[in-house]
Amino acid sequence: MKKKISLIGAGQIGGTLAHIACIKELADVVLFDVAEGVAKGKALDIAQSTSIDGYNINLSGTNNYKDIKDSDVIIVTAGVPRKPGMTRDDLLSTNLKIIKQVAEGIKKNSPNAFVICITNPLDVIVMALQKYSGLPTAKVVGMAGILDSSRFKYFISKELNVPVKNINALVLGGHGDTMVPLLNHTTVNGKPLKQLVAEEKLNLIVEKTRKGGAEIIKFLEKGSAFYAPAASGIEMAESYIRNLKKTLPCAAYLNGEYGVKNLYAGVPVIIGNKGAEKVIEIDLDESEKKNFELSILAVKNLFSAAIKIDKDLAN
Ligand code: A3D
Repeated sequence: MKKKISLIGAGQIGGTLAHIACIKELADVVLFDVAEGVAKGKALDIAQSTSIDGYNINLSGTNNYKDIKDSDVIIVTAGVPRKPGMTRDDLLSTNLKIIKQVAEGIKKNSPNAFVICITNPLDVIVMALQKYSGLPTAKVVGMAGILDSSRFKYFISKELNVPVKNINALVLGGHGDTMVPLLNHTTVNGKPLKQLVAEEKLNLIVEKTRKGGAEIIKFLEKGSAFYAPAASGIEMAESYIRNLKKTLPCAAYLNGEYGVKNLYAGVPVIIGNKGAEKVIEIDLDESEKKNFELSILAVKNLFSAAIKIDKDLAN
């Protein structure tokens, strides 16, 4: 049986997700957007590339939630992106309202799907999506850690002139300025990163990783990053659909792991055909632990702000 991916939001990331899903022949794709023409136009454009590339994928565009019925995976990018000078947190009230509508559409039409949220501010929006939809926490996750880790690896590879594939690195915590690149768990060709790069340079790489999204927004002037975010979302979708059981850094629901309860934050998670199957706890050293706690505090504070905006979230 062919799988089905529905993409809620057919903007920059949504369109790119559809294209990569098609190239990987991952599933049939439904693009949903309130701007119906955008969803229909992008679906048609990508569909017209399938005969050139020989992909056996059906694509359609819609603004009717009934069309996402029985999706295996739903990836949510509905919302507004940052403009130059904005933080992710500035998007909270606008995107919270949008996510409430999206959650209702998912709950009503495809409650068994594995849902990946990309809309910012990520950790709070994914938590809101889970609460509003009432889907099991294992079936609702957020994409951020794969992207942040990929940016971190890219900057290390440029500094040391080594292929990104030879770098093993993780970024945990919330997807914001307090994200935590794990310096003591990073290796290059098996060697600890700290033995290869001086502390001052390392601090710059951490800062560049944290500001990786903002740097792109400044260049683009309109909109934010979309190629790498889409590639990251697809890696999660593929691990679920093909039951690859990859351990991926994702925003997952924490129920005591890492000493955190009832909150979403970036941690390594096994993604298989049951969804977020297991949170992997790695030993953090003192400084990593301190930074992780700071990051968790930032997520908690923003979630409190979200509750003030919509009291329903408190339940
Ligand atoms: P954009 O190209 O503006 O696409 C968003 C789409 O959402 C637009 O086509 C809108 O029409 C659509 N939309 C708005 N309201 C609704 C609604 N109620 N229902 C359905 N669709 C709606 O943005 P984008 O694709 O560049 O970014 C999408 C989101 O991802 C933004 O919130 C970004 O901040 C976020 N983002 C997250 C990351 C992470 O790593 C977590 C990275 C990059 C962007």
